[in-house]
Amino acid sequence: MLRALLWDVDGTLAETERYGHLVAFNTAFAEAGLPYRWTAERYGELLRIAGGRERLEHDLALQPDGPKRPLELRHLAEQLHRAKNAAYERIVAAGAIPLRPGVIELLEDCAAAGLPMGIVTTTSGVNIDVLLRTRLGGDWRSRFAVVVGAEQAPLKKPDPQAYARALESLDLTARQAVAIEDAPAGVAAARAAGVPVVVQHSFFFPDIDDAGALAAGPSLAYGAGWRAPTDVAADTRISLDLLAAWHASATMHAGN
Ligand code: XBP
Repeated sequence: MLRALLWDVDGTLAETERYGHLVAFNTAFAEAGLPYRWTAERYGELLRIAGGRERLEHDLALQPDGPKRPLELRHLAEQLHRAKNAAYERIVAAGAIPLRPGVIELLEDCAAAGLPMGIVTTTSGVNIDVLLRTRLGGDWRSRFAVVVGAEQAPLKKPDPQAYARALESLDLTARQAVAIEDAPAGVAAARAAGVPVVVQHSFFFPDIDDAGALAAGPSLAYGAGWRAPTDVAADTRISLDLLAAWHASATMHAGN
């Protein structure tokens, strides 16, 4: 039986990478008087590196005029990451980034059914907080039984640590939960932890290899384009009932 729904944040709850983090990284470069700017295309490649500070460090190390000494590189990445997070907070708090279609309905399905939910992300706590506070209100934490971010799970996805922490805190086995993810690293993290994963494609990851996923499709708002263990009508949203049916079919075939 499905006992918990575990949500990734960036790209899954909202298109934060395209309209929040990318814009904020470029703001941080400009504020620091640096000439670097990331295009959407380049940022799509850089998303291979989980973690905003790690992403900065990776790219700064490739810049011909970037810092050469490891400590300098680390300090500049930390400074830019702080500025990026401040810029991200301003963008999100101003209301520029809505939840993706179908998300609020699924959150409400879970609340109505009393199904525990978790946040499982490699993003910093401040970024989780500003998004969910802005979209769900100041008491957003009360909706989630567990919140795991960068501070709780320093080993970033694709490492399964964030999922392992969430399951431990919920006192569940991996197969009692379902994860919703959009990026290859997130899918790999959930799968490495043994959690069945539903892939919702996103701006930067419109067509990832989702062969091992429980189901995959373009949007929680409608059934068109989904590959899933049960038929989904094109105009039906992805509800908790559907997720529970998919989960039941997968665990039945796995002999659980
Ligand atoms: C998203 C990330 C994060 C964000 C930026 O991971 O990799 O690094 O891009 O956030 P997930 P920070 O898919 O697990 O949400 O700057 O806070 O790292």
